[in-house]
Amino acid sequence: MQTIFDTIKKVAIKIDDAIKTEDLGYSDSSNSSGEDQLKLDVKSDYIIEEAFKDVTIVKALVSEEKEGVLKLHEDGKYTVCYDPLDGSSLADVNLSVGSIFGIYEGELIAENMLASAYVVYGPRVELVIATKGKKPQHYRLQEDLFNLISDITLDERGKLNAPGGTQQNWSDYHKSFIDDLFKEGYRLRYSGGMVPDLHQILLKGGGIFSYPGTSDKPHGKLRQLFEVIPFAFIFEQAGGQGVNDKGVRLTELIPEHPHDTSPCFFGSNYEINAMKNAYGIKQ
Ligand code: AHM
Ligand code: MG
Repeated sequence: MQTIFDTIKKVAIKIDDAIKTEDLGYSDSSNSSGEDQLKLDVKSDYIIEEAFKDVTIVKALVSEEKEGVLKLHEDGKYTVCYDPLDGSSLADVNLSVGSIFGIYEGELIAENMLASAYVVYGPRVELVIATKGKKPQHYRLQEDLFNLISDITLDERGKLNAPGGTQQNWSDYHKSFIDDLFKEGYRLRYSGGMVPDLHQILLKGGGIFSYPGTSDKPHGKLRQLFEVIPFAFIFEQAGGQGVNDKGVRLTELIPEHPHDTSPCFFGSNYEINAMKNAYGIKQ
């Protein structure tokens, strides 16, 4: 497993360099979700694929930017599911973006996730790694080395509210839930990149990030295998929660297809319990 984390560190440095130096325009292809791919999406995906080709414990790769499963090493134990450059359309306006990784053993279902990690490319490059039974660990890139800064622990309640999805298409109960949080004094913190938005909530002690089912996207936008489940794993290890709109833990999801999406809510306990009340979920 350490080899996988070391590979993530290596690719993070290369992707950071690509973000800083390469063409930010669109490629002429689209991904499995029908979204136009930026040249940077394709390049980041390539960097990750090339790096994991040498890691024999990796059986297969599943990427947001590829249609199916890419088989690598027959005798490998783990499948790495990843979003090579989440929020990539924010790079041209110089906002933070990220890479997300979920490491699974066996069938690609949430309960088989053994570890997850994400990288934030911002004013600094930071990495968070979570493994079972331990607090997530927060690293910062300093002179080509990722140095450990601290463990991450969420407070029972935070102050930040990051509400995703097109507001016009929210349900009435979701709208009231978000309004009620603002009435309680929560402050809006939403960049449009889930990696920096969730990173902020994790490091500032808590709050809530939501990407609900909406009238135009009833199953939400964010993909289970390489966005939703990896972050739910990190939030739970940090002492918070990640649930869907039925209150089911996202770490129990069973995707039917690699690109399946799910409504998702990540936060500290107070806000997630408030969401369950607002959605009429028994606790
Ligand atoms: P991407 O993987 O195509 O970049 O999409 C994921 C991003 C998330 O980072 C963010 O939370 C969400 O899309 C915002 O989407 P939208 O602005 O379409 O609501
Ligand atoms: Mg993404």
